Amino acid sequence: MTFAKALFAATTALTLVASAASAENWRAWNIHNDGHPNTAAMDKFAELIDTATGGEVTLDVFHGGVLGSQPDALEQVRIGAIEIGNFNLGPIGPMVKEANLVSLPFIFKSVPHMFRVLEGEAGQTVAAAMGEAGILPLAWFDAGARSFYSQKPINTPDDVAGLKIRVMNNDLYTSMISAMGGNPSPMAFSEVQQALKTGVVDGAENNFPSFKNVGHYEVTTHYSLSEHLIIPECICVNTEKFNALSAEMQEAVRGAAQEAALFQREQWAIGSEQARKDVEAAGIAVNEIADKGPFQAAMDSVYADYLAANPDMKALVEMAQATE
Ligand code: GTR
Repeated sequence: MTFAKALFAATTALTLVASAASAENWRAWNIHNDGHPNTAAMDKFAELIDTATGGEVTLDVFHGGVLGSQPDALEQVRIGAIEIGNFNLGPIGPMVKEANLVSLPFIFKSVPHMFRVLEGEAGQTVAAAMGEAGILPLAWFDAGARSFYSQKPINTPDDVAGLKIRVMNNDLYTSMISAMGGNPSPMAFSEVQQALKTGVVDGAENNFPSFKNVGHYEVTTHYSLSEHLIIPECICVNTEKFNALSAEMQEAVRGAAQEAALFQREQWAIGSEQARKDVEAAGIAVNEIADKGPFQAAMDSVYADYLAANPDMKALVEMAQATE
């Protein structure tokens, strides 16, 4: 072997060792099962990230919440025990105050309005605070609007009064239910079907795909379109792991997440319409709420108490409300 060839062989071997050492295999958390739009999107993300990074960053996606409940998984991503997840911003509120912007009932006029807020200055503030806390958002998913379901139609806040309603883990949601005279019951997503079935709770609230995919429609009779919360979701990564990548790899990972999010939004549009048709075909009565005004009015005390306790959130709330 000539010297040049030997040098070439040695350099190639070193490059291989170096790239093997820097290759990252990340674990990704997803709460949903097959048939949910986000499951398809997270699988797509795994493909995209592999291609975009030339195999430097690969993902093992764990579906069905097998890596833990959402609050537990968030904590694991925060400390880097799991690298990445598809999270709902609702349960992030207790960890990152700014993320609670999206958990104020009726803060957004529509899903497109929610995306306009996220893409503007308010969204940048929320994203920066999440990144500081260790949970860096790379892209936003559509999660539609959340509405109530139970064994009776709900048309006014008075219909919620006296009902025990499951909510996600966030004080804003317990205040929201209490303000309607209901009894909030924070509970892990995995426990809700059984709780509805056995009457531990009288109702819950979610979007159509989740209502369908984990069988909540099998144990309730009415879905009432209150659309009181429009909460985005994210592909979020542990900040340190992301920052440890080269600039080129960061760009590739972010690009893959954003492409996966565009795919998710398409899948969401199709999947949520289909989920609504499926639950209606299975016998669920879906009712429009002619006047959501009384629900919004009932939230005045929630906003007042929240802003009194968190005066530093006022500017962000006003910025979202002023967004066209
Ligand atoms: C779903 C959401 C999940 C989880 C769940 C819940 O819509 O996609 O991440 O937050 O709701 O109600 O716990």
